[in-house]
Amino acid sequence: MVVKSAEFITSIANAKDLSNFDILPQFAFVGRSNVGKSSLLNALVQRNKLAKTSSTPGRTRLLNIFEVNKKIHFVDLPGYGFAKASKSEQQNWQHLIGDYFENSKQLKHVFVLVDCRHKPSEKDEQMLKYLYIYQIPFTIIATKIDKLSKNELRNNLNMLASSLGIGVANIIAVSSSKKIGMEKVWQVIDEKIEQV
Ligand SMILES: Nc1nc2c(ncn2[C@@H]2O[C@H](COP(=O)(O)OP(=O)(O)OP(=O)(O)O)[C@@H](O)[C@H]2O)c(=O)[nH]1
Ligand SMILES: [Mg+2]
Repeated sequence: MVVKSAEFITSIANAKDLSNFDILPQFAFVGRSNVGKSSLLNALVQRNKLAKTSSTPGRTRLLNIFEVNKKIHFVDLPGYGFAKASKSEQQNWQHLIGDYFENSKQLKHVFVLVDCRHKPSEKDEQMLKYLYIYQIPFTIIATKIDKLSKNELRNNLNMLASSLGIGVANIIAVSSSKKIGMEKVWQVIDEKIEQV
């Protein structure tokens, strides 16, 4: 898809408001806080400041919806595993995400982001279990690959694949800052839209 327009639509804090925006095919980005969800979204639409990014984990606290080409919605989900989050914040997070996965009729695909430098966390594994249970199709994206050498990256991708129990060919490796791997993510999105 050639991006012609990309705009912020709304931020959602309450799951009950989600149904108002359940109108276009949706692609959601999940992963632990600071993994690079908002940066990836910006890189995909080639707009540096569309989704707010920050080196402070926990920047995205709400579910943010962006519209691309008036055709699809990107959903930037708040990150999990944010160390400083209070119990009630964590509960709000679970509630919002849970309601979203259970009720969204337009959610076509979830991109699960993991940092290419780290082993997937327990929370990542929980997220995958969740997606299996709700039968939501997903793709794993390894982020920040500019931080590793080629050899390190190859090793780490193999490590990620085996700990997640998937084939290494099923992981898309990206760098949002160097704009690597964007066309592979778009390919997944384009294929999904064709099926709509
Ligand atoms: N080197 C490098 N840094 C990146 C890349 N992607 C993101 N970052 C940095 O990682 C930090 C977090 O990025 P965000 O996109 O805000 O992460 P997020 O997953 O949206 O974080 P939350 O909103 O807190 O859940 C920022 O300082 C980014 O500049 C990348 O591809 N390469
Ligand atoms: Mg974010």
